[in-house]
Amino acid sequence: MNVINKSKELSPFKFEIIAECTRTRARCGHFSTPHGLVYTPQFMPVGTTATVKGISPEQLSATKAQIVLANTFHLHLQPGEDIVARAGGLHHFMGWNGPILTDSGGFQVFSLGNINSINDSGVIFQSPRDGSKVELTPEKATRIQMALGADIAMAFDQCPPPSANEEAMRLACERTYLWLKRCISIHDNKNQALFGIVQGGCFLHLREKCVKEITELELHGNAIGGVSVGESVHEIHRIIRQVTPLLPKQKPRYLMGVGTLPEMNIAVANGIDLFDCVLPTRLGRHGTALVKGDRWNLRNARFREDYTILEEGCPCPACKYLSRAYLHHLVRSDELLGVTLLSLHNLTVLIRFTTAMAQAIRDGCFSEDFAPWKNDSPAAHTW
Ligand code: PRF
Ligand code: ZN
Repeated sequence: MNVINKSKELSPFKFEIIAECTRTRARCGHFSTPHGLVYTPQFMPVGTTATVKGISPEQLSATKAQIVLANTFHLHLQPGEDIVARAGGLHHFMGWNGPILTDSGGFQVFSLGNINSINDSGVIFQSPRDGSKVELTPEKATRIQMALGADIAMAFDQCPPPSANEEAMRLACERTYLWLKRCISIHDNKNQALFGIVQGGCFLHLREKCVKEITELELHGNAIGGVSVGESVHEIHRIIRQVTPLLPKQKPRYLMGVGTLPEMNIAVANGIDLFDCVLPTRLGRHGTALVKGDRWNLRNARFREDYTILEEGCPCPACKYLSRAYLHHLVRSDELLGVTLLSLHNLTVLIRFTTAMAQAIRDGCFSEDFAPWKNDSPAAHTW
């Protein structure tokens, strides 16, 4: 018997494509993890510090969320991975028994940390918590993620700002590849998948090179990083269209930090399977609801005496029986419940949207202008 194939068979991670769109590159399927299946395309709520802000695990289940994202950077600083490990791992610690993905900290260091030094060895930065010096290296980020025990770990990458010139971007790509190989060399948890991350900014030839290098390493899945970090919407679309089809078809593809409806639509049409974004919960904290592709600020006086349901047909707790006038009142009174209800609504919208795309792919009515809430949409039955 072939031992290598045998161990592959026993891997808890398997990506199966169930249906493919005939007009676009979209596909739907599922990815198996030790904590259950993730149906794709799928939106993953962000639970940075082992909590989706303002939402309990029970409430999160009610949004139909299948997988939650947490952050190596934040959990290392507080409470520390040892505390989480002694609690029995992240699933036990946060009371979420479904799949979890941890981001490596690569992105957060560059966006939140006050960086002291960065070189091939890793990054030294000042903690935004207490100003102390902290070092993250690919080895350390991988060890922390193994201690946290998520189902999917991300490679430690360097994500330069879009203003970086070609040479700086090339060096970041080289470093990201070097770091990826070091992540792989110490990652030894068979119950945790490791995904690689493609960088390269707006430079297609760097993205192409990055894809080639990562693909050869045969990881469980591949991610596109360095998108939606300040570049124009036009550039975001171009990168999605050009880079996604280059990634191996038979592995899950994850577009990091993207979660607006039009971008998810284009990304799925080009073959992306997974998304995460702080947008739905951040908008919720600012009193904004996603409704039929628009953003409504519930603070607005037009809702003061609007006793209708926020969005008819939405299965979230806010839309079950509460009026826009009540939500307006909660937001105006700075009540915590307003944040919770709007965050639940927004998460429900994004998860419903990815689920509706999957259904439309199966039904043969998916397109690049997918708007199932419109009555005349061929995919209206999926909403
Ligand atoms: N790298 C990592 N996490 C990320 C990003 C990245 O480039 C992004 C960029 N959109 C979001 N989250 N590790
Ligand atoms: Zn709702």
